[in-house]
Formats: sequence, C-alpha cells, structure tokens
Amino acid sequence: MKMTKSMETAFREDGYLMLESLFSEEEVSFILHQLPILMASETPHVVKEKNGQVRSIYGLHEINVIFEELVRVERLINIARSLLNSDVYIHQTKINIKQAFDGEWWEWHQDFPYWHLYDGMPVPRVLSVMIFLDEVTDFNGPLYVIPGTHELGMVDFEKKATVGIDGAPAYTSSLSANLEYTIERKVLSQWFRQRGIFAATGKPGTALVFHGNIFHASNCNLSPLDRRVLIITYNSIENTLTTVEKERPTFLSNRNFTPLLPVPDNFLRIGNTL
Ligand SMILES: O=C(O)CCC(=O)C(=O)O
Repeated sequence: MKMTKSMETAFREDGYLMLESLFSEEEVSFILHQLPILMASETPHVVKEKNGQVRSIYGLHEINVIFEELVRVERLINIARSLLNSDVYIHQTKINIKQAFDGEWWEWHQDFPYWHLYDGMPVPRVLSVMIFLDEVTDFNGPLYVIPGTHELGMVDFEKKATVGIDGAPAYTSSLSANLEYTIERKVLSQWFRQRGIFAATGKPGTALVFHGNIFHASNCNLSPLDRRVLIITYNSIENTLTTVEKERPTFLSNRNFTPLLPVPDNFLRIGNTL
C-alpha cells in the first residue's frame, strides 16, 4: 500500500484517515484466533471492566510472535513513516474489546498528554492505526473524532483525582473507563460547533489512522455485537521518550527505540493455523 499525496493532505488537514480493506478477511480472522488465549491470561497486560470482562490487552508485540511481526508489516510501516516523515518505533499496542451490551466508554481525550506527562514523550509526532476486527457500526461504539483538532496542541483538560484500583498506581485508572485527563467541555463544545464529529465505521479490516492530539472518544456498546479493534501506536524515532521519575511498564510505554524494519506484508506465513 502506497500513501498518495491526497491521503497525506487529508491526514494533515483533518488529523485522521480512513483506509478501507487495509487487511483482508482472512487476515482479520487469523488475528481474532489469537484472542481467546490472550484474554485468558491473568497478567497486568489484560485490563478488565468493572464487571470483570476484558476491556483491553496491552503490549501484544511483547507477548505474541504474530503481533511482533504484524506491527512491522510493510503496509503499516509505509503509512507511519510517510505521515511522520521519519523512521518509527512502537510506543504502544493494544486490543480494545468493547463487548456486546457491556463494553464501556472512552471519554473525550487526546492521547498525547498521557504520553507526554506519564512517559516523557517530547512532541506529538506520533500516530495510531486502529484496525477494525469486527464490523464497526453506528451502534457498537465507533470511535468519534473531531476533525482538525490535532492542530490545537495540548488543550485544557479536566484533571480528575483518579486513584488506581486496589492500591495500584494512579495511571491504571486511565486504562479503565475513568480517564485521568479529559478535555474540558467548553473546549469540546466550541470545536464540535466548528467541525462536527466524524464516527469511524466500516467493515472488518478497515483502518483508521489518527494523530496523537486529535480529540476522540467512544460510547458504550449497547448493541448485541462486539466491537474489537487493534490499535498500534507508532512514534517517530526523532521523538523518543525522555527520562521520567516513574516509568510505566514497557507494555504501556515501550522504551526500545530501535527503528522498525519492515517485513513482507504476508504475516500469515508465520503460522498457518486457520
Ligand atoms: O477503543 C476505543 O474506542 C477508544 C480507544 C482510545 O480512545 C484510545 O485508545 O485512546
């Protein structure tokens, strides 16, 4: 997959880009086959909702050989390199599992403030690729973005007095449906009036590429259909993390800054288990 000038322009102006059929049905089912075992593991990589269902699995590239390869496939590296204008490395990977009827929301936020304040990331030269593993519809909690807001820098946020669950560090609250830094409502209202909201829907295999500073959120899943997405965050190698007082674990904030070397697009070849 080659990025065209018009795709690059759309990303620069809007802060996001939709790419239909970036992954095939076969590739998506192969990815989904990895989930049951990952979801069953009782490690800090697996984050639960209040009701005990799995909300997210982090650090996939650290714990599973398929994901270690997948994050480096040529089509993804080409996108990240051309939009960030440099070589890239992984900052974070996760699957968000918004389960039918129960999956909880993600409040309005920007990602970069977390990576800046928690992890020491200098500037927002960072993007995420969200790959749809289920069909994402209007009803199962699509990601909402406010176009153009990536250009505003870090805006005023409402810092909540969050505490970690069961004595865990405070940052763990932001892995749950209680984010620490959410965007002020007056700022949201102003930008909503100017730019509206785009809801990212599409077939499995569609990808949404979004800038680290774009305003985004998603609603609870009230539908009978799961909404599972894989999110890979690429950072520029010219924007590596600085020292912070308390580093988060590597599955939340990777500190291996080695540039990713692309591997052939056919990651299915490493395990023909379908
Ligand atoms: O999965 C979602 O709907 C939201 C994810 C998100 O906002 C994030 O990872 O920052």
